[in-house]
Amino acid sequence: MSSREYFTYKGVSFPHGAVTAKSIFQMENEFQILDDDVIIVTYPKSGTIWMAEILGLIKQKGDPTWNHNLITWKRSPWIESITGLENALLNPPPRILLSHLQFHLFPKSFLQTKAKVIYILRNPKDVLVSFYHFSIFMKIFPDPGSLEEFLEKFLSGNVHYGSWFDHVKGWMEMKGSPNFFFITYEELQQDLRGCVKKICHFLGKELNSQQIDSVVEYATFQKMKENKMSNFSLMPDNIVDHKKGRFMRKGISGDWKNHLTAAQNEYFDRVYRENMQGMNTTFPWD
Ligand code: PPS
Repeated sequence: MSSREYFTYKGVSFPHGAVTAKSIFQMENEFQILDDDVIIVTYPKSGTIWMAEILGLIKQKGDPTWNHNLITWKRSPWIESITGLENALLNPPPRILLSHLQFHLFPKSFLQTKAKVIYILRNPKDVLVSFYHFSIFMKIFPDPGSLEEFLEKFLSGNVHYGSWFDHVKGWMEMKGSPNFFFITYEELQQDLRGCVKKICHFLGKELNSQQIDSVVEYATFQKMKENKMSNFSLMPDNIVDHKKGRFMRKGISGDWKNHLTAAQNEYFDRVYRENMQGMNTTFPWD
């Protein structure tokens, strides 16, 4: 099998090279989540690294030194990746961890702890567009083909981490639980300061007004784009093709309007409605 094809684990697709069946199994069954862990959980391309930057800044009370001196995947290990376990064990508690796993594959130990999950959602049409460009940039991902072809794969869940719908529906079952906080990329875009205050409240962190200003300043798209510890410019050449794109691409909401045709948009809406019926949460894009 080509290294640029997906393998599946319990029905979910993963690319070779970043995660293995063993690394996922270890997370699912053996990894010990700790009570004071904060875990960022997302479907890919929903604002994961943005939240990692925000949480790093909150942890340091607005001081950007940590974020500017340590690579993002060491500050906030991607737990199910090949190096995730090692990086997670290197971090003293309280840890910031991140995961893209669907709820049914998430570490079983989580449910016995008081660990907190921050789940970020983004308009799936923008996820699709961001994911498409990212798949061109990532050498280890299968060739996404045309946007039309990728749209089909995305809507049927034949992409990295499987179906967006399954991911969201699985995790939103946690809604209402005191250690689960969900927020959207669109809310972060609209009112970053307000969101930072809400996140601090959820984490039980008290930052003064100046410290919050600093979190907001260093978590802007422009500042993160300049931070080589967060902008993926240090990602090795065997993983990404730096000539074909960049991680900090546009950082906007609604870019799908520049990419989807009217017919593709209608098709997307139809599949979205079919899959999301019965969900009792309204999102900014509904
Ligand atoms: S990944 O690879 O799954 O971890 O990607 P993820 O971090 O979830 O999402 C990447 C997209 O988030 C955008 N981004 C931001 N937008 C606004 N402000 C800030 N500070 C920010 N940081 C990252 C990033 O540009 C990707 O979106 P697109 O639409 O591709 O630009």
